[in-house]
Amino acid sequence: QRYRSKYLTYPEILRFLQYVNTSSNVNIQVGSIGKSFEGRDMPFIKIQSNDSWPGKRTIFIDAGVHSREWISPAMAVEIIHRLALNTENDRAVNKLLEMFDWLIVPLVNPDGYVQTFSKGLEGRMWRKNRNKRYSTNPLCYGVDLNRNFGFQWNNSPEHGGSSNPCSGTFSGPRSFSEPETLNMGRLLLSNKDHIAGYISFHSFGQFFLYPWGFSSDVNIEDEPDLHHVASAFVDRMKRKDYIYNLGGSAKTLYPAAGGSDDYVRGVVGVKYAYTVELPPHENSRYGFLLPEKEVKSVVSDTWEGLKSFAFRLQQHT
Ligand code: 0X9
Ligand code: ZN
Repeated sequence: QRYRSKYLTYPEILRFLQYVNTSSNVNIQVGSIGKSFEGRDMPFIKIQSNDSWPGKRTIFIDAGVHSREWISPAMAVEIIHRLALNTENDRAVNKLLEMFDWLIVPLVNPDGYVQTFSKGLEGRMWRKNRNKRYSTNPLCYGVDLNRNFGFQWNNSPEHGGSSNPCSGTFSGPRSFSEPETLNMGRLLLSNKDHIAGYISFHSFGQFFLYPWGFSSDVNIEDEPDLHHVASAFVDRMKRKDYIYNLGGSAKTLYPAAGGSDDYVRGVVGVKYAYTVELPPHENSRYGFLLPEKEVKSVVSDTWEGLKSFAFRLQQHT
């Protein structure tokens, strides 16, 4: 309970995962997918029904790619709590675990996240990782991890990344230059044959986005299918008074190459790959600074949308 209504620190997230590991009635595997630039573990959790089997289809979820988007790891914590502990006695949970294994990386950018809990200019609003190799100026540390994945990296006239280390969207010297993206890429590839759906949680704006992000000139195959599965979430959220914008990433938001969603679709080969921009709404004055008192309602409302998404995905894969 205490884990779900506030923004957790990095150590609190690790403690939460250990707690889940020892208290869950279902099959749990907790571990690290590797180390961040500063040497922190990047935790993962796999949640499976007790009668699961190797190679069962998986929903892969990640969060916390951009460190200032605090509602994103909070959403991952909610999902883990719901699936592994089910303290609300949600009758859908058994079905969700029957349908899919769930592989969740709740904090892709632990170094940046720790940074956002520090004071000063480069504190709360830090977005990138904390790589110090590309600049000696602390204001210019870090690579935008969502510009660093290896698909169409830096490869369009409007790729939405920067080659300037001081930029918030610095894409790095080459794709997968960063330990965090490399660890994610490896994990994704090693699960490639059974990932049925992928969602990367970000904030803010209330967008449900599918590829391609790298260019607005390239249409995606199967767009109607991607749209249809996502609309299960969007329609459900509308009934809860959250208006989401659904569409191709580059056209609906802006072009940006090197994102995790494009990599999952383009290289890992997962058809249903998405990025979700959680609340607040794009017109909200809060932006990334969603007040802590909103956390509980936002994540539990969004859980309803995620359930609808999973059931719809099951019908279409
Ligand atoms: O710019 C981003 O990386 C994401 N928006 S955010 O405000 N959270 O930074 C959108 C990424 C969408 N996906 C791709 N462009 N591939
Ligand atoms: Zn983001």
